[in-house]
Amino acid sequence: MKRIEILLLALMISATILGQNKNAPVNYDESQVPAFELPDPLLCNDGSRAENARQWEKVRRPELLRMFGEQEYGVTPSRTGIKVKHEVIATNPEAMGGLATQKQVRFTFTGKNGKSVQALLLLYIPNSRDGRVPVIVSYNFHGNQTTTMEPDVIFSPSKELMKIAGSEAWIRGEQMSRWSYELALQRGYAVATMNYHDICPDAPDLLAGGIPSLLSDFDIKHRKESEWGAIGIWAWGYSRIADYLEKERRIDRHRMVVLGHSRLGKTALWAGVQDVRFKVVISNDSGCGGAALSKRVFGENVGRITANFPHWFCPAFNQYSENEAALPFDQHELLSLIAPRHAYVASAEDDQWADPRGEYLSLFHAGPVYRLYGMQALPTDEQPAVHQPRHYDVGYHIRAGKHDVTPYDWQCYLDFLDSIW
Ligand code: GTR
Repeated sequence: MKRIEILLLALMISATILGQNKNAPVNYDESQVPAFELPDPLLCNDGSRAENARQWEKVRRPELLRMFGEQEYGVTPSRTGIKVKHEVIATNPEAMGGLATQKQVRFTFTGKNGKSVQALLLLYIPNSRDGRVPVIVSYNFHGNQTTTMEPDVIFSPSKELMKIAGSEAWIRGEQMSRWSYELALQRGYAVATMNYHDICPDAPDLLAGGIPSLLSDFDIKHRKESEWGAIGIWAWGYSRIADYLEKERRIDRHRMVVLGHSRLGKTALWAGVQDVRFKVVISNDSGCGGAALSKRVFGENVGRITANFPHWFCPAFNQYSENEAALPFDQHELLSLIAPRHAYVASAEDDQWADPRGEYLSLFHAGPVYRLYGMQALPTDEQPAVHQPRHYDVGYHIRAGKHDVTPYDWQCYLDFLDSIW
C-alpha cells in the first residue's frame, strides 16, 4: 500500500473508532429506516424481567439510569463540592401589568478551588392566586432579558461571557414568542427561567467558564469515557434551581415541572430522569439524544450530533456514531425512567431533523413501565395528526410548523398539567 493509502485508511479507522462524523449520512426517507429491535425496558441485565413497580425500582431502573450516565450523558458526580448562595436582587409585585410578582435571584456558585460564577433566575408568580402554586422551570437560550419586553428584567450574566455571540440574539424581547408567560400566569402557574450559558457556556472552548471552571479536575478536552459534559452540567443546574424553588414560600414543591426546547429538551429529560422532584418532564422538539429513538437513524443521528457538539455527551457515546444498531439502550428507556411521574413529548411537523415519528414511538415504547404503575400511556403506535394532542398520564402532540416553542405548545402543556392536577 502506498503511504497515502495507509494514511487514509488510518484516518478512516480512527474516525470510526472516535465516531463523530460530521458527514454521517442523514436519512429523511421512512422507507430507508433500518430494521431494528428495541430493547425491552423491563428486561434486567441478569435476564429476568421486572414484573412490578418494586422490581422495576429496585433492579431495572437503577441499571438503566447507570447505563444512560455511563454511555450517553456522562455520570453526574455525587459531590461537586460547589456551594450555592441565593440573593433576591430585584422584586416587582406588579409585573406584567399586575398579573405577576417578579423576583430575580442571583445564584453564586463557589467551587472548592475558590472560584465563583453567577447565574440569574427570573421568576414570575401569579398574583391571581393565593398560597402555593405549581411552577414551570425552563432554561432560555439567550438571556432572561430576551424572554420578555419587561424593562426591569436584568440581563443574564452570560451576556458578558458570550461576547463572541454579541449579536442581535441577545436583545430584550428577542425570544419572547417562545415564552407564554401571560397564559401560564393567568392559568395559575409560576414560571422560572435562567440562561443555560450561565451554568455552562454552550461552546467547546468556552467550557472554561460556568460551572466547569469551579471543578479543578475537569477538562473538557480530556474527559474520561463516562465523564459528564454540557448536558449533564445543565441538568445539574436544573436541580440547583429546584433547590431554590423548594424553599420559595409561594411555590408548591410537589408540583414542579421541567420544560426544555431542543438541546434544552434533551437536558430537561436528563434532569427530570435523575431528579424526582420534577413531577412532569416536558420535551419540546428534543430530537436526537432527547426523545427520539436513535435506532431509527432518521434525521439527526449519533454521528452528526457527536461531531457537531462534542461537548454535549460523554466520550463513550461516540462509539455509536454510525453504529446505532449497537446501542444497548434507546431513548424510549430514558422516557420510561420518568415513571411514575409524567412525561410529555412534543414535536413539530416541519422539524424532520428531530424525527417527530421517532419521538412519538419512543413515548409509545416507554408505555410498559408506566403501565406497571397502573398509569395510562399511549394506547397505539399510530402517531396522531397535527393539532390532535393526546393527553393520558403521559402527553404528546405534534403541531404544524418548524422547530420552535409556540403559544400552541404552551397551551397544550397547560391543558395537560390541568388534567393531571
Ligand atoms: C441543532 C441540533 C439539535 C438541537 C438544536 C437546538 O443544531 O442538531 O440536536 O439540539 O440544535 O438545540 O436548537
